Amino acid sequence: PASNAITILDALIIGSGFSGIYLLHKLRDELKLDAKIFEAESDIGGTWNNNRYPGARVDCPVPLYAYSSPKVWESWTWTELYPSQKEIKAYFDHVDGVWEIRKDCVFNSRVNEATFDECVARWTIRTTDGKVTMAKYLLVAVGFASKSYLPEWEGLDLFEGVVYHSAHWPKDAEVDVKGKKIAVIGTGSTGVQIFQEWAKVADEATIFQRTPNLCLPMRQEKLDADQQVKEKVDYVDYLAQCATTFAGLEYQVTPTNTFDAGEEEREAFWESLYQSGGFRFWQNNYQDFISNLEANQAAYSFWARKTRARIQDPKKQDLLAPLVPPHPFGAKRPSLEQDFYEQFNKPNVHIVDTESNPIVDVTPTGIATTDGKVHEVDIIAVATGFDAVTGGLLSLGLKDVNGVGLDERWKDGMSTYLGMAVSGFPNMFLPYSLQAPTAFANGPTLIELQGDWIASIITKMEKENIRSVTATPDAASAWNNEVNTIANMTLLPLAKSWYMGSNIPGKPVQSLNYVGGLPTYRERCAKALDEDFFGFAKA
Ligand code: NA7
Repeated sequence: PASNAITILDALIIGSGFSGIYLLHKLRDELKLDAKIFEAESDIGGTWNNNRYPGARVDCPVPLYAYSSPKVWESWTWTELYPSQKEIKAYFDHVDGVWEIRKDCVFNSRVNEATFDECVARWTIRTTDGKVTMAKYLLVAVGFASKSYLPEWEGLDLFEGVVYHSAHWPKDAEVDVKGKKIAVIGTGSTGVQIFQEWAKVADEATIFQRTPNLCLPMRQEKLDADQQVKEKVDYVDYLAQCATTFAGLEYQVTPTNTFDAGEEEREAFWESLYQSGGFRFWQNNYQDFISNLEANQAAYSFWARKTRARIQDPKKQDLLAPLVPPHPFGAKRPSLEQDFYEQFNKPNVHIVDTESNPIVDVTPTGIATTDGKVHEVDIIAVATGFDAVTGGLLSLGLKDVNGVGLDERWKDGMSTYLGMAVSGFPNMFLPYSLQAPTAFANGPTLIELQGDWIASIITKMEKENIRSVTATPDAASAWNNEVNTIANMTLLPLAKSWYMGSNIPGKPVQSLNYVGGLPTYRERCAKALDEDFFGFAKA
């Protein structure tokens, strides 16, 4: 075809991470639609293709952190309970082998404008290479971590050593830190993971911490292939059962309150959660843990005691696990660690407190802080996170039916219906995005719930010859209220974090997640299907 020819599709999916791949499989293989993925990068995997920094791994366990389709899991085994980025990347190759994903992906294809023409009820999508595509359905599957965040520090480009942002780690870059002085800036899950690796090898290792991360023990396990093969007999039931829980994990929030239990019972319970590892201390804790400050602080004190006991230097104890909570536990995402805290017991491992002495800029030889010091280093990993959840979505040039950009529409606050539809944007669906349980659920569980729902709504539209559906402003406003009301019942607004958009200067502060849990969310989504497109206007 001529280079200016318009490609016509039924459905265009943006992004080839967990959600984009699932949607391609559903829409193409089950609904028999002509569907394609546009992927800005050169391969599938989304977050797991982009985040290849040292130590990168998932902190939800397998086989939950995977597709539930037997066709995919019956021919795959994992080597670790919490697999590394490399293993997850290999898993995507396997998924491609089963579902033939790559053949319908257009790589290095970055969307920069999409408009909906009501006369023909089609989206027109433009990419930076000048190509034009028309599609009835637009599925924006860019995940919550596709736009990185780098604070405005001067001098990064003049740094004479090696410096990478965690989200832009060069492919196959083996950074050898042996004999080097390294710095990691940031203590989110990324910073913790990089530091945990590098502090074992580097000559001198320094973490630049503004806020301590209330890390929980991962309790990593090696997995045996034969054992997994035996366990697969129960996978269908096991995965279905986990999908009914609040977060799509193996356990539920404990349905009693903290102070209903006596001190001894409480301590024993917390000890068991802490010892079992993973997110249990966060997601399996007493039900008032995330809503009652006093209960939360009691749990925090337990955590601080456990953590401080692992750190020898009292000054480091006070920075990494202070006696006074820096924020309510779980109101900011805790990370999983293996031996992060033990690293600080070595004389060559240091912390710089950037809360007291913020970073001013980067010099050719190191990192300058407001106390006048320049911390001389050879290698810097910048782990300052993302303009999470909405950053990627807002960089696509999406326009509503009146030609108004989504960024303009949302400049004072964001609003969706069910976290999947936006009023004024017909036939556009957003899996794994804002105002859904995104950060509070096992990713693949939510992605399958939403992917199935999107496939059902499209099936219904096709069957009933409906040209377009748009979320009504009333439905969006009601959903917005529900999202915010639930978030305000929790301690979430008390922490400065990407959950609330407050990690990015100038970003509207509001809950970016629906924190009502998967079961209620599933009910709300079902209502829209069961009650004749409840919340949508049809055309
Ligand atoms: P996060 O969790 O947003 O962490 C970013 C870190 O960078 C965090 O510790 C920030 O400190 C720190 N940061 C950001 N800006 C600055 C400045 N200006 N000075 C000093 N420190 C700064 O990102 P991650 O990549 O670790 O993880 C993102 C999610 O991906 C994670 O939650 C998982 O769900 C997967 P702060 O805490 O704001 O004080």
